[in-house]
Amino acid sequence: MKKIALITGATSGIGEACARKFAQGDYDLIVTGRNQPKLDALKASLSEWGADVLPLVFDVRDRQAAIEAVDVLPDRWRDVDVLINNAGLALGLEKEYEGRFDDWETMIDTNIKGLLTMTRLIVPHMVERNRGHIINIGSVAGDAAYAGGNVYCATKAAVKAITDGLRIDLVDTRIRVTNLKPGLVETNFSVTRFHGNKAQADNVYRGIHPLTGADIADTAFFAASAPEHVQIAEVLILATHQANGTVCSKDPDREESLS
Ligand code: NDP
Ligand code: 8X3
Repeated sequence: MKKIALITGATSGIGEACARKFAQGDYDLIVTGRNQPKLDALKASLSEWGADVLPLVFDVRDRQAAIEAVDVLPDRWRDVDVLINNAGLALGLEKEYEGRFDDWETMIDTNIKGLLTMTRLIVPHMVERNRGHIINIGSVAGDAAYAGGNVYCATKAAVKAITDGLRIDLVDTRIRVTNLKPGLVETNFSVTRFHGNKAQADNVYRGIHPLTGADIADTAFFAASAPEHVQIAEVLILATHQANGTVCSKDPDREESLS
């Protein structure tokens, strides 16, 4: 029987790359997201690696929908080996005293409460089997606030505390808990942050040779594939020309030099 990975926010970026990596790595997959056609297309493309794929359509902010989706999981899909809590977003870069209330709520409800909901629903089954791995997608943004990052950074600092707390709660089990903290990854992330402004989003990654979703997926798979006695507790993954959440070296001629 193949192992099962459940990935939230699998319709784009890091989540989609994780789906591809784990499918190639001989996992069957539960892929969740809000966009049914994208999940269906992902399922079709993952069949190339022989992965059995179950798409689940729900918004992680909708706790009742998440409960119902997990409640009706067919028996064959109940034993999740790897939970990747990836669904998340940043909205805006306004100063805290000028921020939009709606944006704050969306980030907190998705990045913190959505992640907690999925953890609460899936981890009890892991505890019953004394087996499993939770990989939370945190961020370098959780290490220290940057200008305009205020609430987003706070949500990723919360992911760190929640991940560390879960690791403590599971210390007498064989279940492993990982916080993956990427730096600049070129995905749809900045397009979402800037409310669809693609030019503004592209500018974030210009001259830095950013990470890709596949780079993060490789690390997630590495953590999941480590020998059972090895727990990769936390990984900070930065682009070579990024030193931390605020210090980057940008050179317009660089893109080609590193590719
Ligand atoms: P993308 O925007 O490409 O992907 C985000 C994914 O999360 C999408 O599939 C999106 O679905 C999903 N999602 C967002 N909100 C919800 C929701 N309420 N319910 C279900 N799914 C939702 O960005 P990334 O791949 O970059 O982001 C993935 C994670 O990585 C996030 O947690 C982000 O904070 C984190 N991260 C990203 C970094 C980066 O530089 N890109 C760096 C560090 C961390 P939909 O298409 O429906 O919106
Ligand atoms: C995403 C990385 O630096 O844009 O968490 O916040 S950053």
